Amino acid sequence: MKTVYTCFCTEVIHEGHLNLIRQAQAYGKVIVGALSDRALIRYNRFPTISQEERVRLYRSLEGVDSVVIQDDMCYEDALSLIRPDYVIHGDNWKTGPEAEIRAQVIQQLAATGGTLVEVPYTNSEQVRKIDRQLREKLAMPEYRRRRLRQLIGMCPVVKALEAHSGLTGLIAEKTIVAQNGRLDQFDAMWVSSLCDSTAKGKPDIELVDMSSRLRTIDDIMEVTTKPIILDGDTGGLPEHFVYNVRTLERMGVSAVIIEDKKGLKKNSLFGTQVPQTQEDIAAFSEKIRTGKRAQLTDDFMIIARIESLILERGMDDALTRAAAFVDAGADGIMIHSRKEDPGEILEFCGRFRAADKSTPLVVVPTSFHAIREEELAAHGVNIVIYANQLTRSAFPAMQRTAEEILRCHRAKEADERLMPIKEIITLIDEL
Ligand code: SPV
Ligand code: MG
Repeated sequence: MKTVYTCFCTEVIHEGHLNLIRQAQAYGKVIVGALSDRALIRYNRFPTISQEERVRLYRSLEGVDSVVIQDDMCYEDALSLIRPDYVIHGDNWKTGPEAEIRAQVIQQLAATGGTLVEVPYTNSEQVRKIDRQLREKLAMPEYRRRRLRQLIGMCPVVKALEAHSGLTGLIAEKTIVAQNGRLDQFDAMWVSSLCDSTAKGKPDIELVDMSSRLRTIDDIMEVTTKPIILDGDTGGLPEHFVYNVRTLERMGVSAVIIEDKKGLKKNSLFGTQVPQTQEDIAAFSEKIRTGKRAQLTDDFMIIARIESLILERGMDDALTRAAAFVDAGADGIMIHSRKEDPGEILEFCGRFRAADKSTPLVVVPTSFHAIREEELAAHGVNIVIYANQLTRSAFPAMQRTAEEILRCHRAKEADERLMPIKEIITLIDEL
């Protein structure tokens, strides 16, 4: 008997899936690939039920002969192993990022004598509603909040992109790159104090108050589902920090990172060019302890950011602080540097990991931007934050457009390199 292979990434079965199975049965014995958790998160289908539950769900469907785990969005390994006579898929993958995967499937089937069968995608009101519901579930605070810890457990490295508005949030949420038969995307968002302040035309000195920062977070949350890491600056007074921890937790923010500075905070990339004072270890440890006591869920993370390398206080000081802050209850350590050479970051990670195998490590490779994520991960880094690149790309582009309109006394010249309105509105979801 011939075999037919199809791959599912859903956790709710709707008429579209049932139709696909019915059609597949006409070709032979139906094998369903259940996309693994690891593979699902590379395609923004973050699971809210376990891999085992999904397998059980698919197995229970009439017409399904067997279920296997497919551990990659790319079908290569699954097809090599199963060597099906047919692969069946909805025709919706002909365009968009999945087209790359489709092309790879066609190529592989050609080599093994298999055939691709494509059925019209079921685009009914019910299917659209289920898709929307699945997405909305992920936007709920309880799901979003815990997603960062889940990702740290699942990914070799969690990649966060800066967001400071609904629009930049959408870019972090939706940007997908297909490359070598694989899809990639960001895992989380970083609400940077620098970019949030810059978007408001203000300096990064804790001038933009928490109410305004929360408003930015809410704008982002309204249109996205990915977890949010807040740049909490110094965390402010401990007496205020406890209230903010509660608020962030309730909203569904996954983590706040607070830095060990006191007095007037300036941006770290100024380093020692401006006066900045590091908080002493005992006082900062107490702030962490106070924050952890206020926290109500096990999901939320308070991450301590160490500024010793920024302020040239030395590696030993950075390591002493890291150990003390973990002792005080910090759920992670962020180590920052403004050197182009990643040497001091890698030395810190190596020495920190020698003593502490499990506390998550966070880095922000703005100055040391040449190092790749996998090398950082090999040194024990868990979260890489791209902290300001969206703002730094948008600002000069907007400035250039403004200058061009002034120079030409019309918009035609600038318009030629602008995104068409039609395209920009496709970014925005309509209910
Ligand atoms: C931010 O993005 O606001 C940060 C990172 O705190 S840095 O600008 O490098 O200090
Ligand atoms: Mg900041």
